[in-house]
Amino acid sequence: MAKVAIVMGSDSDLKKMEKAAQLLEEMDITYEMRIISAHRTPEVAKEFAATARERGVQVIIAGAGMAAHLAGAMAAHTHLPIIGVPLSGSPLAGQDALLATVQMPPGVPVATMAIDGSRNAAVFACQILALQDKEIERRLLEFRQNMAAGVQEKDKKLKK
Ligand code: RP5
Repeated sequence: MAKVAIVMGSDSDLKKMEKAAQLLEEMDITYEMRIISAHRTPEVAKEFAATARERGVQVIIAGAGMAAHLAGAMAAHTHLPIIGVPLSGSPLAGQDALLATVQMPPGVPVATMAIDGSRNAAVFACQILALQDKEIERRLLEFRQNMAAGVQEKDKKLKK
């Protein structure tokens, strides 16, 4: 059963959104990945979000570019936490997707990451899951320790 759902508006988003999947694999967290468009397949988007909770999904990561309404459409149809990833690639370099994703009306939030920040979306999903799952919390703390060790290692090399 997938704990996290990763959805994206198009197959052209895949390369950017794969970073979220990679992080979840590193953390050994089950996920499902779908291409669903808020504009091109709105009924699928609605059904997917509305049934996610009963399928066992706990967090949805939604990435889209241009007039990026996918994360907002997910949020409209479920009370699960939605993490939005605005994607670059448009003539406006993702600024359009950033504003479309982040500017949600009061009461229907989308936790919006940086442009192309899909890896952070997965880290944030882990942080949510870790609140209720000791093993995920352990892996998350280990992940952070490794990250800190990596920086210290670079610092050491620089000092030499
Ligand atoms: C958005 O439009 C997608 O998320 C994608 O970033 C962008 C372009 O989609 P394609 O025309 O490449 O399918 O809905």
